[in-house]
Amino acid sequence: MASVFTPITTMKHTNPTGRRKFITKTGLSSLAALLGAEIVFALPEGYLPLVLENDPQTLFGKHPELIVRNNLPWNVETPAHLLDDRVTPNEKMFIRNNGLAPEKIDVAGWTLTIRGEAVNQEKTYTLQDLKSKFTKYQYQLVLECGGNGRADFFPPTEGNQWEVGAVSCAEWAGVRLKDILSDVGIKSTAVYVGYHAADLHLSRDTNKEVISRGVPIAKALENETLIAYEMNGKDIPPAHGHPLRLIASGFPASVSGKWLTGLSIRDRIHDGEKMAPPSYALPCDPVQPGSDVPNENMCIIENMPVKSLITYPKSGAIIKENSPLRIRGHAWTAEQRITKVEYSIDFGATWSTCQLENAKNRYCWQHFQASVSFPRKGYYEVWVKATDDSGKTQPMLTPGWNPKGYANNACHRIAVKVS
Ligand SMILES: Nc1nc2c(c(=O)[nH]1)N[C@H]1C(S)=C(S)[C@@H](COP(=O)(O)O)O[C@H]1N2
Ligand SMILES: [Mo]
Repeated sequence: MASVFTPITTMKHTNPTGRRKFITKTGLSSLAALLGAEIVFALPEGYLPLVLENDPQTLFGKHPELIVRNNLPWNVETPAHLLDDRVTPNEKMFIRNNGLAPEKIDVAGWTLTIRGEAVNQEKTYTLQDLKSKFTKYQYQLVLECGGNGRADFFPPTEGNQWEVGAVSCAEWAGVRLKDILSDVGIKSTAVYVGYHAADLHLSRDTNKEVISRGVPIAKALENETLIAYEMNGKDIPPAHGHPLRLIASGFPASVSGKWLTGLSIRDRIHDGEKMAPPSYALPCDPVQPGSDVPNENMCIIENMPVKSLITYPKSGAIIKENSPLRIRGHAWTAEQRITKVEYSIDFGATWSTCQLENAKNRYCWQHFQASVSFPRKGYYEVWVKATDDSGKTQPMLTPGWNPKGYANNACHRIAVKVS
């Protein structure tokens, strides 16, 4: 690939945005000199100099090309071409916080308490208990925000305007939730598992939970539902839930509670913060775009739809005539597996098959690639579409408008010029 061009800005999916300038360590100390005070991480309540707020690189060690969607709370997106790794590294993993991450983590004193109407008796585990008393399992698991793709809904919906990069697929290791549940002993009345976490509400009111969602019991009992204490072979990074996190892939990532301190085994649908519609819910029956939908007509999102992403090349590639372009990316589903990935260079008029690899495990994304030949010089869009074993596939247009802008699984596309 010789060079790149800038795809037109109306192509939201492929528009490179968020080129931000990040301040360096030197920048920090000269800022400190400017303010006449030493800048420490524990900044005064409710006040952060803007330059610091806009620096997830310093705070979380993120790649400088990640896009800050919001800084209070932190919401940071990964551009598609930075999701090219088979296993997403920490520096390229999106962040979605609803509140303030816990400031001090006491690893030695950290506990997980299991309680609720449907538990035989309350039980508390230390981190050491979890690591020593249970078998450790490791899976590579997709985490996709329910609002990924929100930026494409019209009329626009409120919330972080995620394009396509609120998704990751890291290796998670820890205890199976089902092993913990069988150790604790749950009643036959158990229908839901809710989580409780240590992050702080934006109001700094310690009586308010930031988010307390969860999963139906059948999801909780799946092999791949983990109480994780490791990510990519190391302690979970601070932004992603250190030291303990629930991981239930296939559902919106909001069910995968970070900084996990407790679980409630419920005899009803969990009623924690952001569990009830309109949060993480879709109209039960399709609605006209822009409609007001009463909460009682909304259904909680469970499985996320089938989806795929082109991670190479970056949109805007310029290639030479008569030289095929190798594209690659990943596809994922909440069903058993992706069975087919296709590409089109004629806006969906015709499709060709990509080579598709098997998944490492269920809920891991599957890699695809293809060698794409272009008939003549000019401008092209390469579109990709995945199909899963249930026969579900992706629409080319943004599907099913909904009031909160969830579950957009429209095909991803990149712009290419052949010269
Ligand atoms: N405790 C806690 N867990 C949380 C959240 C949060 O704000 N607090 N955000 C949820 C949402 S909406 C998403 S999309 C994922 C994001 O995970 P990540 O930040 O590790 O990428 O975490 C989920 N778990
Ligand atoms: Mo999310």
